[in-house]
Amino acid sequence: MPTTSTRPTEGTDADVPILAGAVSGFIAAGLALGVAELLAGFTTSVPPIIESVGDYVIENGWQTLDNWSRETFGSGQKRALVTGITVASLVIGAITGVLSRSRPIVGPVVFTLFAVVGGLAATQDELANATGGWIVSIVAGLAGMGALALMLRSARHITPTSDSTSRLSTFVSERRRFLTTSVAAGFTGLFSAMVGNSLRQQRNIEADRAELATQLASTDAASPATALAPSGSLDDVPGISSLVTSNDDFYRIDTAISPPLLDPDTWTLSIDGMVDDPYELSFSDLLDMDVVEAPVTLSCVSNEIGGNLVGNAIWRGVPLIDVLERAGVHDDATQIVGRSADGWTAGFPTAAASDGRTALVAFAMNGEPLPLSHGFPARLVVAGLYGYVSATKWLTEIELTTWDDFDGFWIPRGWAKEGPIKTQSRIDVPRRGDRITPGPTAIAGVAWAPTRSVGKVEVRIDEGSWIEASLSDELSDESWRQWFHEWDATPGDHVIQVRSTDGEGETQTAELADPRPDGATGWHTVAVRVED
Ligand SMILES: Nc1nc2c(c(=O)[nH]1)N[C@H]1C(S)=C(S)[C@@H](COP(=O)(O)O)O[C@H]1N2
Ligand SMILES: [Mo]
Repeated sequence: MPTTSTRPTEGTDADVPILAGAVSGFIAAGLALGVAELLAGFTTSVPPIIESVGDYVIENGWQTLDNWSRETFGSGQKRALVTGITVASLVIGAITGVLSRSRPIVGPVVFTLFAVVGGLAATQDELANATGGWIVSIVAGLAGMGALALMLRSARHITPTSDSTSRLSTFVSERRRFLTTSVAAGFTGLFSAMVGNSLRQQRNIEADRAELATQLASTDAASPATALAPSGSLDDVPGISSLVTSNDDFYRIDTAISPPLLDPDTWTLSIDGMVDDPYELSFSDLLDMDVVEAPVTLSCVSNEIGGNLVGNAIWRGVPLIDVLERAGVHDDATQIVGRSADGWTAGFPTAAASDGRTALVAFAMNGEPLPLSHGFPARLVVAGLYGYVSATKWLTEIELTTWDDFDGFWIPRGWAKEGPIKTQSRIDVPRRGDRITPGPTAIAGVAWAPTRSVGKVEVRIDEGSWIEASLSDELSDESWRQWFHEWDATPGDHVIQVRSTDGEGETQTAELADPRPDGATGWHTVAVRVED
């Protein structure tokens, strides 16, 4: 750095202005807490230091404070205590920073104490792993100590000692240095705390999910669909998509950077807009309603021909119509809008809730509580509509409005307002580039036309005549079907194509269309080479 030459002779921490000292200590303490939170976020056995300290305060004798705070803060007691301890730590940090200017030993002493208090608190916490607690506390204490030393050092020259221009420029660059160091340390602390916190919250929600899973398993609401799934499938064909897509394999599409973390105990769903009696449902209210289960194929409008943004799951939930009827929907309400905890929206015609198709406020997928990434604790599933107009995940509000009064998230972004799923078929095997030897070869895949059912799937080789493929059982007219054709492969280059015809006799069009604005069309085509 060229500024070295203009930097004044080494100062000491005693030259640090009092405010800069306080800021340094404040940020260093924040960084220590943030690091502790981050490290605790990565393990199940180490709660964040502050919580251990809080638990210690609550449990061990500090009865006066405990009783006082219990009365003052009620059930928010622990949160208030955690906030209090955080604020106290930051204030102690600031004082430490100020004192460190004249007595350099204060910083190390205070941060060592910080580590000791954290470690001891973890030792007292029956749920915590003591060794882990000590390691986290010590690392956090060291981080705070180091950050304080660094920031004080960077603040040594921020007071101009003479008014010469070189002094002034030094002053400016030194101030910048202090600023940069503080901001960097501050953000590291904040970011660590946020990441740690969200990791922990995610674990809490996963714990809620696990609890719900046992509950679902025991209530075992009539689940004929689950029992139906494996029989009559073509799951044995190597490489074919399974008749029911597992939760892990189910495609995920959303605008969320990370899934909203919703606690089912506090989650509510409000039904409002053009209704007689707007109301709110809690999660347990929802579970108490009449529950149904149905296999429904969901597809993303962005799915390319042959793409894998489509899946078939068995959804369990409460019929949307039941949820709506309790509110009394106005006759002139023509659109149902689902709103997600993260603000995302999708809207579809009110008729879809009552025309006989499956339309659910769903809370389980293939017998499990919805995975976080698929909308836990509840989402909409409407058969026959692309996800972008219907399948709101992390559902928190259902609003009744008119068709013209509201556009869902993707509509102003160039996608069609109506989103019926188009009839499609896909070749799963063979894949482009697969090594194929002459002789009997499985050509297989899936076809879907939800709500219209799949009537027929045909395959052709090298633009020959169409051959009807054999089909798996039909789980429902809203579910995809697997198809299979045994091909006697001959050496050379070949082109395989598939098309399906829905239950109403309509064959999918060959005409190629892009996904935008209302879904891709065309026949999936795979080129293969057969060689000895
Ligand atoms: N909250 C929310 N819900 C959403 C979306 C979203 O971005 N946010 N995307 C939708 C789209 S475009 C699709 S295709 C489906 C996908 O559902 P999945 O991720 O469970 O497969 O969710 C829909 N629900
Ligand atoms: Mo989508």
